[in-house]
Amino acid sequence: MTTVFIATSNAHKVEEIRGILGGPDRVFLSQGDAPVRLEPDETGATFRENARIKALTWATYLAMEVCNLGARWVLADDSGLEVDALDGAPGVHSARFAALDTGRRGNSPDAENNAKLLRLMAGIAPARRTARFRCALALTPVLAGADAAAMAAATRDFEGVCEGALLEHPSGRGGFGYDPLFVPQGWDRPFAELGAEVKNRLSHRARALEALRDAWDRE
Ligand code: ITT
Repeated sequence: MTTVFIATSNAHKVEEIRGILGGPDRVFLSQGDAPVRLEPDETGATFRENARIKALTWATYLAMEVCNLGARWVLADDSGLEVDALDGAPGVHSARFAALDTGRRGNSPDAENNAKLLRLMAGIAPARRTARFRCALALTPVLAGADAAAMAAATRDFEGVCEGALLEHPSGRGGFGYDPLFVPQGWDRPFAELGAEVKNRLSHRARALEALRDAWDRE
């Protein structure tokens, strides 16, 4: 039995990761199982850097004997949307896209992020509404008593991309974030309408987790 601590404050990510990676020999813990709230500063310029910041913050905490919850691995996800017509924005700022204008701290509500995106995309023709979701995963072993440098050296990175295009109006109630606007390539409806089963086969997160699972299977 392997225990994996999912280092995210986003309950939707936890649900998707459990759904995709779950199996009889894996137990998942997440922030609600820990007695503290850690809020890593996502100061990285890339998804990969931010995923590593989150994974290492939690792995360093769990590596202390009194804090360990039986977790062997920490898994962190940093992800977001890259829109071609906006030169790759919102990118690493996806969760706080609306707040960039107001200076407010923390993530913005999904509806505000979506409204800002639609405003910036107003008048852009369907053929130029291409975008992609990107997911970077950092997998860090919890090494008892080790420092952050040792665990950084042992961290593995995985990435997944899902190409698609943006609608002109939100549609659907499933998923989270930009799902009501994002239509994956080869489909004619957004993730929010396609449902969890389809999303968990096609998504950026599914692809990154597939790469992780392949690496585990090869061990
Ligand atoms: P943690 O940092 O605690 O993991 P977070 O939600 O702040 O949670 P990120 O910093 O990685 O996570 O930001 C991810 C944002 O990108 C998320 O809030 C959505 O706006 C968007 N996003 C990522 N994956 C998505 C998905 O599968 N569907 C829709 N939007 C997604």
